[in-house]
Amino acid sequence: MPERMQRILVTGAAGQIGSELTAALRERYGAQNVVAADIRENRSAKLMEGGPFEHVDVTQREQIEAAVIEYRVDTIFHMAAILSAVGEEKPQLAWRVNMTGLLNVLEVAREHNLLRVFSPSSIAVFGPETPPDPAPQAPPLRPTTIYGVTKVAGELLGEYYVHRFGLDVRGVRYPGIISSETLPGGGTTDYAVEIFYKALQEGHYTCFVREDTVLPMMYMPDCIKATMDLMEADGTRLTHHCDFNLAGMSFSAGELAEEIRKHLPDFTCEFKPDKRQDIADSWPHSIDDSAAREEWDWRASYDLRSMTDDMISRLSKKLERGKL
Ligand code: AKB
Repeated sequence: MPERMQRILVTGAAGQIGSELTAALRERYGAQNVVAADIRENRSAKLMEGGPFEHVDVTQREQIEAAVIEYRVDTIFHMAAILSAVGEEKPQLAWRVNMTGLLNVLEVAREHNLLRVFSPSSIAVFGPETPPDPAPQAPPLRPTTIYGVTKVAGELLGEYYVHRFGLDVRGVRYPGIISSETLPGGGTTDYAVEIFYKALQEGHYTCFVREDTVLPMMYMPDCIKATMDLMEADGTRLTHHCDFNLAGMSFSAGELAEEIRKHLPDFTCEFKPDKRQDIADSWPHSIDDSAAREEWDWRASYDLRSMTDDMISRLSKKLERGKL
């Protein structure tokens, strides 16, 4: 069995994945042993009251180091990142946050002999030349977005720290993540979350990709499970480290609208592609995740129907409580 993580720092803890990952880690490892860190002001009461919180800007290495020392952290889940759509608006910022931030995390982890680091990657590592159905584990990686470029470089940097310094760095290529707790921000796959909120609140959604756009997606419970399973996996079974393909489900934007209509028959959706369509068109439709299945027994649980049922049920309850 791998050595157990004891004290954990989560960067980007107020974000879409970070907020639910922090809650799940606090549940498993004890609230006081999981430090939430973020630069954002819009933090939920649950995040702030559920355990320790530190203001950390990942581009400032000393802020990461101070949290690691103060809480005797042995593991970092480094979730802070600029995503694809905002990255195209602000490429220099994307490089600074995604690359300087990751280098700072890896350096602090190396210098303080941390046990393990989680460094997420994304389907954005793939580009228009990748076979799209499914994207293999190891095709040539030639992304056309700055976000994708930082994710390819991040995977390689993580692997370098594994082989050069013996640091245990692990990561998966997340597909678009669908969730009901915290809205995503600045990604191309955000439409697959926004559509649920708008369907319930307004009965109508204007989708920013074409109806026939198919992308790989995953429901949050599977995302959290994958993240924790990989970090708890027996390292001696891993031949990959920072670049595991991860598949959940694949559907077109039109199919998603249709599935929602089964619950909300009056829901209408129009499709007005904007600049994000080009990003979506450069990504694959589905993912071959056999390496993750073989090396740490990964299996997704949710498909389009079960995810939609659960999203509608959770968001309807939030709407009733006036919390949507
Ligand atoms: C994005 O759309 O930028 C992200 C991702 C797929 O990494 N959700």
